[in-house]
Amino acid sequence: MRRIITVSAGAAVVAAMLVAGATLAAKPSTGCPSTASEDNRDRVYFIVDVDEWWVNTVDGFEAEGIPVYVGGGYSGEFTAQFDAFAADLGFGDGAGLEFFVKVTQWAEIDKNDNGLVCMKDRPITRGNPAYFFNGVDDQASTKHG
Ligand SMILES: [Ca+2]
Repeated sequence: MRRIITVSAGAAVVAAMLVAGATLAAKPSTGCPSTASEDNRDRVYFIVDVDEWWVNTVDGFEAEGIPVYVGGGYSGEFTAQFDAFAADLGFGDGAGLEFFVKVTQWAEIDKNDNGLVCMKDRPITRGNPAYFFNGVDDQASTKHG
């Protein structure tokens, strides 16, 4: 299990970004872990690329009442609310948080560097907001967390 919001060192971020572009077609996906039985049937792992990972995370921020982009959608310009939210978490601004989600965190989860990971919604509770997800690599043998 890996939460979206953790703080990470900056040096590893740059190296991860350099690797990401070159390895997108490295290995075929071996699929996502099945989510059996007692877990809620509505919450199953689904495979995503980094853009889908970000889109789902943005949806989670907005579900928590934090508008991410000026004008809605994906205008590329972060709202003052999102910049402030990200700053409060120690990411400097919205761009810093986006970088963390799409590069730093992504690299931690995409162990086989094929540009795909498995994502799962979590039950939304107090202390577990809609922008937290479970993430594991798309290899059943490399469960994360
Ligand atoms: Ca992967």
